[in-house]
Amino acid sequence: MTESTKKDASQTRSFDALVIGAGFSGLYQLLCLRDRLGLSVKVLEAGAGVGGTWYWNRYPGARCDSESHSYCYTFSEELWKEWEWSEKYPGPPEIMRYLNHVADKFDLRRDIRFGTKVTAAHYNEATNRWHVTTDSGEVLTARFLVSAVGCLSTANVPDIPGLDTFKGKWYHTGQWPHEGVDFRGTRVGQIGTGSTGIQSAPVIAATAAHLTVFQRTANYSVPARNGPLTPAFNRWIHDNMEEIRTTMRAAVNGHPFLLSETLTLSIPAEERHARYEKAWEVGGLRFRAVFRDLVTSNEANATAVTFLKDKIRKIVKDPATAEKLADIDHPYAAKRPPIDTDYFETFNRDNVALVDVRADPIERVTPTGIRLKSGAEHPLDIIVFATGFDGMTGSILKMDIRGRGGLSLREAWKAGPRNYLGLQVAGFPNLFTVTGPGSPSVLCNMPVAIEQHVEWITDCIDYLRTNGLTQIEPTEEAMDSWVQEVNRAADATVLPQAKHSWYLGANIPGKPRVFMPYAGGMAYYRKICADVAARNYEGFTMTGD
Ligand code: NA7
Repeated sequence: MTESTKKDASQTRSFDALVIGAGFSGLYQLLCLRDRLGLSVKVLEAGAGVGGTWYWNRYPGARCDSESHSYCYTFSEELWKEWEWSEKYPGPPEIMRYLNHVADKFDLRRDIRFGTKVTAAHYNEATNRWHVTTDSGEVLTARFLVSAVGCLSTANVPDIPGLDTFKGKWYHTGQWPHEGVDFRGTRVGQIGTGSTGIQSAPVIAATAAHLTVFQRTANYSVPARNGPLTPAFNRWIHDNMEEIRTTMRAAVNGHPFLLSETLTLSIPAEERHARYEKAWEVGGLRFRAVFRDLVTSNEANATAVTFLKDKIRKIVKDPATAEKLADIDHPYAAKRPPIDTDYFETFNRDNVALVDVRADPIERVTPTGIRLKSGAEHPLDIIVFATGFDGMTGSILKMDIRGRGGLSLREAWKAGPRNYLGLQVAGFPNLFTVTGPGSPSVLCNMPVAIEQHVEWITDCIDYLRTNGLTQIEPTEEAMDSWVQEVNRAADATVLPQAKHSWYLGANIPGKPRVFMPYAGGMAYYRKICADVAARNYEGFTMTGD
């Protein structure tokens, strides 16, 4: 044995299960596997603390777009009752306080290794174990491997020539400095007008000397109507956990409200308009639930498009700017529908300008700012990239994951992700993905999707142990039929019509264009998963040692 292999052997640690990531998913997966099944578990987390996506996304204006009382765990009534949210839409500090509270309450931290990035995970067929390598070179092994790396955690910084020559400072919203950024007196350029850019622009504009928003694809937005929660509302939340949870589980998107039963075109135009107005006043993602068929019928959707574009034209005073903002090329909610606080109003400020970079693309970053193809120069001190993420697959594929016969996941997914129920991939036994591609995840209120996945994975591992089985993976046929189901569900909606959507991987050059999340609805998906389990994990192959 050489010195180096001796060192490797001495560093090897073995567990029943390894979990990658300590966000909402990883924390609950640890609790379930360790405290409910009694397994030895270690969570490996790149950040210095718990929180996952929220640990990194601390950009100005960052807020959750699910209502706070639904953006939390429901597995513990005690936890539910002792926690009190302060606002309708919590920001990162409050969500971080919540997740730290969860970690402390359930004594999770002792089984989390912080500051540890997983670089590779290789399946060893002889031992039926996963060998997981970290960035320090350490190797840990486990029978089960759960990827809880999140859907929106690999920042997409576009490859714009000249960025390395920029003399000012630049930041990506998803990797925001924890100490914050002082915009006072600075000229800021923000690239991107997705959910993030729509949240950050008003907050940056409030302190910067000047803000230029570089817009490639115009976007809808509905006012969030954020505000403090009243003591009476908080009491109602505490007293009605069961009712709220039942609603979230019955809802298509896992939110604490149901879709209206009314079909958009079944009522007269004035009544429809009045309903839209009311929904606009209520604000948030409830707007999308105002009619039953908004995301399944183009004709229905067109009425929301007209209403929302009219709102932009009414709010934004400069007609040319209003036209650019309202020049939206996709159906409403075909991209994740942003909710905002004063986004369109921000363009009425004297210190804010909108630049249409679809008409005049960014050519390069210069030492002093951004130059467009036309030659127009925008002098800047700070550039904010609100340019999104390599969504759904970015963080999984960053790791060198290899299954049976050394098959790499990157290779297996080179034409797009293929798996069964968004949970497992053939050739990668005992590897589970929480909220992976092919699951409702990003189309759903995340904690609701996460709890379902984690509980399903936990029950599955428990089933294996109870039945003397040690290995599970889906069949190729089950994967094929799931891929077909994911496509069928997407095609039944307007969602694939947004050509520049990260749901399709269209924001990452070279990424295969495949609609990744499962659009069949969380409630329906939950039933499918439960039925599969009830039929002794139909579609999976299971073996013992
Ligand atoms: P998104 O929704 O992917 O938005 C990214 C924005 O950045 C979008 O407007 C993009 O325009 C724009 N973008 C990306 N690359 C470029 C380049 N090279 N030039 C100009 N503009 C660019 O990310 P978010 O962070 O806002 O939101 C992600 C999710 O987080 C969101 O859906 C919620 O679930 C929470 P494009 O549309 O590609 O033309």
